[in-house]
Amino acid sequence: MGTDAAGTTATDDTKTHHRACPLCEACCGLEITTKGDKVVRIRGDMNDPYSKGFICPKGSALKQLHEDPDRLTSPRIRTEDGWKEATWDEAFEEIERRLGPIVGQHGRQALGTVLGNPTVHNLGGLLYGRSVLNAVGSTNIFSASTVDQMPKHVSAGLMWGRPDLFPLPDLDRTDYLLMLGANPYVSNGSLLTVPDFPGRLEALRKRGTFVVVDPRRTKTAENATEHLTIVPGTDSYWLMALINTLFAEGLVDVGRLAPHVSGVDQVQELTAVYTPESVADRCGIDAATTRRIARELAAAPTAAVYGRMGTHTVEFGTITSWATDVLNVLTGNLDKPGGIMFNCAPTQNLTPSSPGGRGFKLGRWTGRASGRPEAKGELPAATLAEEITTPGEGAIKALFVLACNPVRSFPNSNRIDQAMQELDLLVVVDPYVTATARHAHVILPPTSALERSHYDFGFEANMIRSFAKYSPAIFETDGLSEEQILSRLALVIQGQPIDTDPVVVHNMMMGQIVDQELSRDSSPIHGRDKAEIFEELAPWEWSEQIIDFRLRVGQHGDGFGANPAGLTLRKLIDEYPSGADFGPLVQRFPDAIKTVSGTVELAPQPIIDDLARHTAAFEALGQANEQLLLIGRRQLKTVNSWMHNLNVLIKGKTDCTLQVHPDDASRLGLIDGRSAQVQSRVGMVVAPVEVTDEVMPGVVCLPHGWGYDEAGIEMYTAKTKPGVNSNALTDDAALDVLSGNCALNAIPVEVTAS
Ligand SMILES: Nc1nc2c(c(=O)[nH]1)N[C@H]1C(S)=C(S)[C@@H](COP(=O)(O)OP(=O)(O)OC[C@H]3O[C@@H](n4cnc5c(=O)[nH]c(N)nc54)[C@H](O)[C@@H]3O)O[C@H]1N2
Ligand SMILES: Nc1nc2c(c(=O)[nH]1)N[C@H]1C(S)=C(S)[C@@H](COP(=O)(O)OP(=O)(O)OC[C@H]3O[C@@H](n4cnc5c(=O)[nH]c(N)nc54)[C@H](O)[C@@H]3O)O[C@H]1N2
Ligand code: SF4
Ligand SMILES: [Mo]
Repeated sequence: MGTDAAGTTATDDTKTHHRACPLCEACCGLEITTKGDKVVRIRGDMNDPYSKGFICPKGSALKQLHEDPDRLTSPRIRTEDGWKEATWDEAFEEIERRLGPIVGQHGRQALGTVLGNPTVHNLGGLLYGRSVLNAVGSTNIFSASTVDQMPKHVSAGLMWGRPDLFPLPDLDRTDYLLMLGANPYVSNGSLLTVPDFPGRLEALRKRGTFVVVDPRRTKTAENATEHLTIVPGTDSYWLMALINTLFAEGLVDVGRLAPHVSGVDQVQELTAVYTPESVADRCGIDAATTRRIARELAAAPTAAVYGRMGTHTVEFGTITSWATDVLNVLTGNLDKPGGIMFNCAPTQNLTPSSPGGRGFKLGRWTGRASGRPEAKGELPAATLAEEITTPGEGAIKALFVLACNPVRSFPNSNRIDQAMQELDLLVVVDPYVTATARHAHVILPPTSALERSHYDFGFEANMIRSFAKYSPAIFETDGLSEEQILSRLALVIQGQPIDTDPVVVHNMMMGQIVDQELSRDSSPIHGRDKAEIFEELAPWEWSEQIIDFRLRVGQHGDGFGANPAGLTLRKLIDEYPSGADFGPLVQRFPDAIKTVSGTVELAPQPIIDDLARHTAAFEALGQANEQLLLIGRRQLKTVNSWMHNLNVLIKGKTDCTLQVHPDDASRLGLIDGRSAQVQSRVGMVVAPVEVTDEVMPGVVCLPHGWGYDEAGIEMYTAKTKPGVNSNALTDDAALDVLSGNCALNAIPVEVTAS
């Protein structure tokens, strides 16, 4: 028995490896046993100080994912006679061949990039996707962020000047959690990386209170202290009524941060019309309950209000996100242990600073087709199709899709499906021939998750502990890793010769990262010789070099000699194979506030402007909702538009059903197990009906990501239970104007028996 690199213990050819699961934001520690080139067992890593052995059914399915025969291992090229398996050189040559004339004729603005959710879960995508964006060089940048959390970026940007500084409920220490539009018993958390979210909620319920606001009685709602159903799309009104109550009852107490908060009086005016009585019928929550919740929030020693998907993917996503954090501020819970806090990850080393900065700007440019403003450098995903199909200068002719399946994940996806077929070049980086990839001219499949190393740069800032963990690759491969694919792709897009060594892309990026750090006054390596730093990084290559560098200049790092006992990648691997925990969240305000005023802005102008639209919608809504509203439903055993191809996960009862409340079912003549036709403004699907009082009356619920029956999709296990694509129904015209985020919930639909 011996120990080799990465804390891997070995008996003959049986080895135990420790790594983080890359499938969702929880980043659970896994213990993976292999024998030769086979995975023997995957279980939760009891020694991981953050996840403590927690695992969900997807984590152990990494074995089946790795072994899936439908997963591509070599590139595909479209020819006149159909698909051809190609070498990597052939694939990049084909991209070069098609791209040249497009750039020659239309310029770089005719190129576009789409980044999908798994980009954040794989280090290659996260670090080297940027080089593809830079090479493309157009403003046609789209990502899953505008079908997801862009409202949170925008409200954080407007309120504290930091669009990437997400407010985190201090889950392990809070006394009171008000959670809206999130279902962590299934999703395991979002914009909040907390492995074993359910276990932590159970602990909270024992010591305090946890209230769930959701139109559906989810597993999370079932386990809560209290569940309030709410009419989809109306959370903003209800949150405003809570704020209104705090003012009306003299319960506002900003606390420690009071000198650093502006706009309190304006908020009082802005919320004046939203009394608990005025919102009651529209939201479906009576005034007495609203007042009680406001009082409970104010009275709790510590409290946190947390809203996610269900509150962000609606037409007033940014206002909802803003109102959530206004409540956190007005109850004195912002940046307070047990309230809402911000992380300081091990790879960070904060520059001492005083509050104030450049702030956050929206709409620096607009989309060409319908003039939608950018947010955080991105155009709305909902405008992808129109940016391809609207003729004229700047129309997208070549699209690079990295780890994304817009034909299933973006709203009005049938329109995107059509638009994809108009492209002169579609390059998809994906391990599967998905609904999107089937339209590609070239598919570039990355290596499997077990064949690459990992570090969660994408989620460390969302953790409620300061935590470092390195995951070594488990298997060797002759496939191309994502970092190599994206670097080669960047070079081809730049117009570099096909045989250029992709390491130049890495070296250039590394040079910039090091330069930036050397010039930072408070850096432990400030003023040092660059060559000397590179020499110390020489044992590592590619992503590992970046990880080592960031750990060493980070707050616990060895500072390249300044603090010899400090952290390095080598030390993390040798001494902390299951991860290193550096403690709970710490207070970061007021220093971290980077608005122009240097204060937390409770009434930023763009929000005030959008509140006019909000009030108009509130009045138009009238006293009650007549129309059936469609909401989504995440499922434990699948991830968005993939993972349906693994029999271990989809076997048993098919869950792609339209949930309908018994009252609505009898009114509409719908029968459990039979089909219903669901019609929205943009599309129609036929789905099996599940009559259940899990959903509130007036609401129907369909999961997303399904729909494998169409020709060309090569996921043959998924095809045995194809399900229907809910994004045939979601409306690309229903947008949160401020953030460009689409509405995926509260979609008006008509349902008839079929
Ligand atoms: N109706 C409705 N639509 C939704 C949602 C909803 O709740 N309701 N949720 C939205 C949300 S929150 C999100 S984030 C988006 C997600 O939507 P997408 O961004 O499309 O992400 P996924 O469907 O998770 O995966 C996209 C593709 O990545 C591929 N992939 C997996 N691992 C890797 C990898 O390591 N490298 C590469 N290159 N590819 C990989 C998968 O095979 C899959 O085809 O969907 C959104 N769409
Ligand atoms: N198993 C699994 N885990 C996942 C994913 C997955 O696909 N599968 N996807 C990952 C991704 S990309 C993300 S972004 C996260 C998302 O994780 P969460 O934010 O927890 O999102 P959901 O599970 O979609 O839960 C959203 C909840 O909002 C409710 N809802 C819908 N409309 C409204 C509304 O108007 N108001 C209120 N208050 N509630 C509403 C829905 O009923 C649902 O229960 O999950 C991640 N984890
Ligand atoms: S909860 Fe998420 S990170 Fe944890 S094992 Fe499941 S899929 Fe992996
Ligand atoms: Mo997401």
